[in-house]
Amino acid sequence: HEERAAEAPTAWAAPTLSVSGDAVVDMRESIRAKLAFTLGRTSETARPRDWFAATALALRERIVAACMAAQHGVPNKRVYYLSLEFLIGRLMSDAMNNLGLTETTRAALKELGVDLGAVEEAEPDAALGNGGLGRLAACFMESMASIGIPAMGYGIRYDHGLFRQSFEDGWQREAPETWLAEGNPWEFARPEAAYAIGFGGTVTMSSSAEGVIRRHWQPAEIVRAVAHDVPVLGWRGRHVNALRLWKAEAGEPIDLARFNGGDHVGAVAARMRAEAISRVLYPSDSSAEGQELRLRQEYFFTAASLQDLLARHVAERGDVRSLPDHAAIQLNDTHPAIAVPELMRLLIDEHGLSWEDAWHVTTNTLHYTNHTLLPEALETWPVELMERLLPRHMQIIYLINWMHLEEQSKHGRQDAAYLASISLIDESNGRRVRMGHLAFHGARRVNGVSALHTDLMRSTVFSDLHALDTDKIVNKTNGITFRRWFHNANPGLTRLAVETVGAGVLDDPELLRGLEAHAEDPAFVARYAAVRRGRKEALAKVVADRTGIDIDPDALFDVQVKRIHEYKRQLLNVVETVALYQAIKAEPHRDWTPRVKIFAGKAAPSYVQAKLIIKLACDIAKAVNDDPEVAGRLKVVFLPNYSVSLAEAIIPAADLSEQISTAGLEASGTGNMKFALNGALTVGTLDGANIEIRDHVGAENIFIFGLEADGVRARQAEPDYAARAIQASPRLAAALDMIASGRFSPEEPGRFRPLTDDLRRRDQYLLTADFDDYWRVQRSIDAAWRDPRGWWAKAIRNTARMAWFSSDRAMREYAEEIWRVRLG
Ligand code: GL9
Repeated sequence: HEERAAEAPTAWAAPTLSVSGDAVVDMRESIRAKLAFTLGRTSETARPRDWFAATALALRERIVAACMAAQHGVPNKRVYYLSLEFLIGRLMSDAMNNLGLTETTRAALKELGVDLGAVEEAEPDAALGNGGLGRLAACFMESMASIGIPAMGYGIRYDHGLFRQSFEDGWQREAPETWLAEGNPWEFARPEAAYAIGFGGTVTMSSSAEGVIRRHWQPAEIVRAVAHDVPVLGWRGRHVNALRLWKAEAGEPIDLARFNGGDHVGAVAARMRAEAISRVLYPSDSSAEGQELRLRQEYFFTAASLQDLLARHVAERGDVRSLPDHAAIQLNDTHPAIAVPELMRLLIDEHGLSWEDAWHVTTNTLHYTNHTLLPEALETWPVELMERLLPRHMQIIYLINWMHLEEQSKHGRQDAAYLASISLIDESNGRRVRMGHLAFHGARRVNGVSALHTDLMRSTVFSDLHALDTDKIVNKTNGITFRRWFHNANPGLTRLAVETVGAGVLDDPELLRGLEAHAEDPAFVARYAAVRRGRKEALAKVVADRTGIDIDPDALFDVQVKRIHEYKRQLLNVVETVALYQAIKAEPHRDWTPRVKIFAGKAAPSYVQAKLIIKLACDIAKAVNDDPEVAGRLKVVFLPNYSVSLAEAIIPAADLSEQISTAGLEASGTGNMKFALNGALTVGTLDGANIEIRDHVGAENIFIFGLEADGVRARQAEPDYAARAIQASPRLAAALDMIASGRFSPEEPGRFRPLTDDLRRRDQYLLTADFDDYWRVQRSIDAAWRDPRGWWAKAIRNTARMAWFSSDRAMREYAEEIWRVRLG
């Protein structure tokens, strides 16, 4: 590994890159061969997409070689990360950089007359996730491979990832995403790794001669789960793990009897029903879906993953009883919570363990991460649906629950309200299985994703369960992989860091600290600012290409990019934009700080209010951008089709990062970390990981405003709080009046009344309560921007102090405190 390690940093270590000629020739010939013999293309007819596939195949070969070189036999313990979402984005620059082959590949392609940048742009994003939760899983996979945790990710190979978003007259339109249309050069299909997954049917009982009672589930329907592996390569190619994604196939491809009987469509109905499971990612953001297909997806991938890992364990160790010693399973949110009864079922019904032994194995192997406390996001499934789809699992859940409640009764805790609060079945609204409670009870450790969120888990949703075992809930603040969000997304800043503090920073982000000494050094500041300037010019080009709007790279780029959700309060930013617009028009000759407000993000297709907020932002953008009176001071942009690759272009170009959720509602946030690392200053509430970001970068280098979580709860209890706040703030009242008057929607004056009426009547997310303080802090940001030396010193201190937010740190904490697994 030493040789590879020495080669790897070339991408950043030196401004003049020394690339070995042999390696370039090898790579060039390898790409040429893939193009000709695997893809059947000539270089004359090859499109960028073909060059991408050829280059990816050439790189994949080297990943496999690294993998084989890194084989150290059977690891003592593996981590299994079960997640319904992996928002991995593009893989090519990740692969090239982690192999240290970026410059080699660039040179090889150049000899073939092809530009690497164009090839990179031809790679479709693997958008197998909605937002932060899925992106976190992708960062964790990369970090585990980088720090040497033997791990496997398990998920679904969706044919269609998150929908493509476009705007039609400012309204969001959704179109299917088709990342697999031309195949996926990164994956290995493993038709031999396939499992039968049952649904429905009945459960029968038998008893042996010794009187042992056994249950037998006879499913009515069998679906096959077929493995497809994507290699996950760590930094410097030291370790390679796999992401195993399951594709759903029919047990029988066709019902020949029906076909021969003339029912040609009916003959493939079962196949369609089976394949629907891995057809499309649900586009729900922080809200439970509640549909049968969703439950089928959850059970499908969980059951396949558990069968797969048990088979591996038995092959390697012989006995399922030692599973906790050799496997740690992490449930990413409650989506795989059915793992609790499924593992019990496999251990008892298939492997013959006693209930007690099976419960011991289960509760020492499973761990659960909670990602949100929003009530609408906590999954519950109707008992009736579960009994129909998973009858054996429902029996097991009843028995787990009975023992759980009995245990408390024995200790004298018999009051009905208490037992109802800890029960796995919610009886308040029909009978429903609480998946959060199920995951909690079946797990050895349960974690939140920021300090505040973990505290709120203990004091609110899980307080009674927490009291039963106060060691169970632990905090694991989220992190991001610096390879993607710093090295690859911002090579200029990375090169500057390497030249300033040494190449060691590529391996140890704590060395970024060394930048602090340069925060006020004019030569360094000039270089840091030049990198930002370059990225702002590049983003301005993207904005012009995609929206036709010209933005000035000299202006403050004020960015809010994330899923559109009321609790994230894009509307607060939009209303402040209107207030600023009014203020500029009232005093056009004042020395306003030029700003570009940049938004991007998708709304769940059924989320009416969120889509109306997008439309409002777009309508305001049109009015503001067309108004000569504010030209040069204010522009508003809504970039369509936000994605991982668009984030990689936006984040390094941001001056200001908007993290303005209602305190207590954003579990962590991870975009906040990406911006701060790249030197954007944060304007934010004391919510989620913003609190820890403030603690690290220093209160003088972040702009904090608004109510804190306990203040939010207190305010929500006050009668008419919204109406009173609006009455007390003429500026807010005027902005809301302008929106409500139809000024931005003259063709339909009442269009935005649902938004303004809701703010006046209810305002669940306390936009009105925080508005004045938000306005105040934004004007202090204007003033800070007019002092460039002060601004850049703050920005540099942000970059210098963000090392702790590396997902390598997060993964080391999980490894030590949750999984008890050694790093390879
Ligand atoms: C989320 C939280 O809302 C975020 O605050 C958190 O950073 C991430 C990762 O822990 O998880 N939970 C959740 O359901 N989503 C999150 O982003 N939603 C999506 O992923 C769309």
